[in-house]
Amino acid sequence: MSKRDWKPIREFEEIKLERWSHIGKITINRPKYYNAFTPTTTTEMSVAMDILREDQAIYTIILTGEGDKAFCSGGDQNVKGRGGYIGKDGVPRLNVLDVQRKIRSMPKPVVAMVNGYAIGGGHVLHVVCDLSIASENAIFGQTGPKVGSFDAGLGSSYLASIVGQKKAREIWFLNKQYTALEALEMGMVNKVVPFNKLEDETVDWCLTMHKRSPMALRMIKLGLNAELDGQIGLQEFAGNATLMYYMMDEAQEGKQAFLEKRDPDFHKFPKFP
Ligand code: 2NE
Repeated sequence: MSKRDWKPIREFEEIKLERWSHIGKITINRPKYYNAFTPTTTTEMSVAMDILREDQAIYTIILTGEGDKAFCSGGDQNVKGRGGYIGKDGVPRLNVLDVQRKIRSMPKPVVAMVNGYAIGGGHVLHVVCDLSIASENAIFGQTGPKVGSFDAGLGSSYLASIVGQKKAREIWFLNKQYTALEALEMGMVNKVVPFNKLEDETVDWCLTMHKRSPMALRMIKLGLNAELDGQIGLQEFAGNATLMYYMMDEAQEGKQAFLEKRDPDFHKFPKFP
């Protein structure tokens, strides 16, 4: 039971999207299935991420699961078919990858509030979040090779950058389950707290980040991503450098000169060493 008066932003079928004090919260709302996701869940999560990205009054984002059993248990095995997870339109999809990308390129911090099992594709979701706060009952692991699946993308490579190559191979090859404390030892989560303190702690971390410079946090996130994301990481980082350049008089001068049909005078601006 939350102590905070989270206000709904929009109604969805399989997720909740709420806000409180400049925090946007996405809750996977399928507790009967341990918050396993269907194509509907992941489509809704993508829409929610877009809403929170665009909303200037949202400074940080929490991703969690409903209840005290599971953060997310990965793809819903009831709808797994040939070619992917089958949506209501009968089309197979793996659109959780879109959600992973939206978390990674979100220019605001995304915090996983891990309230129970983070398993399979659900484990990958917490891995791609910027920070993970876990309750003591949280359990972590990958099951892909046991259930006929794998995530050889961020779910493996980014995981390896966090826990190291040997541990990542152990997690994926053996499909063991790990306690919250083991996850903490591996550097896979930032903090472990009792279940009844989970939201307080996560909100606390968010409110601390709200006191920091949003542009500084944004550039640090993108820089940390760029190191691992090759040309796409560079593209994202460069896009943000362009944003900052557009805020400078030097960039305004170029546009103004074009509109006034004169040569730009770029040399009136400082050239810092
Ligand atoms: C999560 C886990 C370990 C929990 O075990 P336990 O024993 O505590 O609970 P139980 O009874 O297994 O699960 C409780 C209820 O949740 C449903 C179960 O069917 C069960 O329902 P009822 O029998 O009570 O009706 N449930 C749990 N996980 C579900 C799921 N993924 N899909 C549908 N229903 C689910 C244990 O439940 C478990 O191992 N779950 C399966 C985890 C899994 O293998 N997930 C898919 C991995 S692949 C993936 O996610 C993926 C990927 O690899 C690549 C790309 C995209 C996705």
